[in-house]
Amino acid sequence: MPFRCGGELLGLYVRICPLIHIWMHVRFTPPWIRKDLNAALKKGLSGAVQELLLALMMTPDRFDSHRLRQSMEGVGTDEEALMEVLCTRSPAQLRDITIAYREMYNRYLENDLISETSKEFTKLVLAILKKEERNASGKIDFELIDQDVKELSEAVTGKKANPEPWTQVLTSRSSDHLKRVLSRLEDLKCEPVDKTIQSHFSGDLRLGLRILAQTIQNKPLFLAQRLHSCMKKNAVVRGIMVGQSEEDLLWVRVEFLKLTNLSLYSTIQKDFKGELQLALLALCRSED
Ligand SMILES: [Ca+2]
Repeated sequence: MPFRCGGELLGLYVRICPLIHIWMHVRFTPPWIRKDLNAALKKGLSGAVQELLLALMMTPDRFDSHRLRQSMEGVGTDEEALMEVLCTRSPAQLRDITIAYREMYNRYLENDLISETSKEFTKLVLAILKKEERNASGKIDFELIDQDVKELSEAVTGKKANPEPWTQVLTSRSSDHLKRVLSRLEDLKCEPVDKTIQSHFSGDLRLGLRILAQTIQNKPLFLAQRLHSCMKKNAVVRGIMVGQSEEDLLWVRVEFLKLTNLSLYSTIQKDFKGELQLALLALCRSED
């Protein structure tokens, strides 16, 4: 086993994983410690464990940039991974990610998104990247809710659905407002929004709108479903476990248990082995 020589070192890293993470993210860590740890990880470990621990060493904006780059690099595009990162971050976080992406790869995120996607899906992706929460005052704007519900509904009543109002409304309001809008739309249409989107849109745009709506309605549930269906894909599991470890992982655990009747902790114990299992369990923190 390639990481045997670093077995003890690894045990230490696994125990201090959560600590390293908090530490890196308050950005107190002197660059020389970061450099030393990175070098030790690269030398003493390999494979999935190494990738996981290197991911933990990145700041959140750099890790998200890394995931976006991975989803676009090479042949084709991983639209689901792309949407997962973009839809689960706030406007301020998306601005930081855009800057980090430029620093890390000397490339413009917006240009890469344009060249890796097409047509209406490109418009949606760019609108999410630049999303604004124009009504974040905390007050419920009933008039605007009515207007938005009407626009979304009318856009899918004609022969050919019009994606423009969907893209515009879903990327320019606060999430509380949008939750109300989508719930009202469901009452009006007597069906889940997900079904409305599936029956009126197609291709990447359909996938994109579904993920956007799902993350607005219940972000932890969307992430729990994604974990559940991608348990065998290391990159997805690592992305969610590391990317959400500071914000929503507790809520993801709650939704995961409701969804599958098995806790995320027990699922990791069942589906992973060895040091990778230990590292993921350390990130998961506890049994539910
Ligand atoms: Ca590509």
